[in-house]
Amino acid sequence: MEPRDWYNRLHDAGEQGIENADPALDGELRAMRDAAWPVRFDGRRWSAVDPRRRLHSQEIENVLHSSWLGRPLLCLNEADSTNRVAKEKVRDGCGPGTVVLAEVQTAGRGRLERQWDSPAGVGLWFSAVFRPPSLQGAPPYALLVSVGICSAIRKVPGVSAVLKWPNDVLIDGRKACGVLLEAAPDGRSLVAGVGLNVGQRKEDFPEALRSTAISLQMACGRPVDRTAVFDAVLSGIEDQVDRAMREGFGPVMDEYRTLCSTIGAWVKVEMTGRDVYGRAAGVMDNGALLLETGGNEPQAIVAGDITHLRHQKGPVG
Ligand code: BT5
Repeated sequence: MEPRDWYNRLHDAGEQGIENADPALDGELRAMRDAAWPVRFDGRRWSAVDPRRRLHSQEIENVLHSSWLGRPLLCLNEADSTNRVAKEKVRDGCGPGTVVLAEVQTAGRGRLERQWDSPAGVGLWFSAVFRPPSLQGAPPYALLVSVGICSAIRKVPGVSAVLKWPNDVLIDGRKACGVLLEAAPDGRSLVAGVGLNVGQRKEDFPEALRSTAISLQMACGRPVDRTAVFDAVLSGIEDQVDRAMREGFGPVMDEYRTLCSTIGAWVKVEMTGRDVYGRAAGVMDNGALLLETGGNEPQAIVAGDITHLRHQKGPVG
């Protein structure tokens, strides 16, 4: 039977689930759980779980593989913005590795105070506290977090995620995840806020986002377990931070460049007051985008919003 058939069978079996699965079936169900199907084993029986049911801190802690990220984990029913709560926790003395996760955000934010749609039951809205050795080298942290997320979700079958500069995760050209990096009030910590769409159907997004946003469920055409994805994403981010601490940002940025769909694309960069068109030639180790605009030297863009263009446009060539 296919995973989908097993899932339907578990679903139909309700709370009874499947007891005493033979080793072959047990192996198949474990593989499904590893691929983030919403299935659980309680030591005796396998059952399907509702992918929209509330996230539980104990359940998450039972499966968490990370060694320092998400320790401690603060799992809230509701927050205005997990970035705001995390910054407050830093002010109250919480250490690096602390993660604040909320089932729903009432005032989720993107960059430049834009809104982030964060309803209950369908997403992972969380903020992680980091304390880099120095804030001087901090800018690539948002890129590092996006590499960790992108590589983690690419392991879910059917999810062909890529990065869009600076730190969006796209699937099929649509945004699945955004990262908001902010300095914390202690002057030495960073708060990285992550919004990852997991369980939305197209009609769950507000009208304005329907053609630009996507969820993991939409990408792979089946329910996805938020707890499993959260575990994978935290480990993915932790791996990248550990690697950067051991080897510097170089190797992480090499991985960034292999995942980044912006490199080689024709783009429009929205700068304050004017738009610049060009071809994205690369991303530097400090996170800046190199843009060929027709002049002699490529221009290094440190921050900005970009649009991938289908065709060359503007002043180049
Ligand atoms: C981002 O900003 O992409 C960063 C988003 C960070 C959200 C997390 S959630 C946890 C933490 N707490 C917070 O308050 N924030 C962080 P930006 O690049 O500015 O993109 C914002 C734009 O993305 C909006 O203007 C919308 O067009 C679009 N958008 C809003 N909600 C979306 C969603 N759920 N999925 C896809 N696109 C969305």
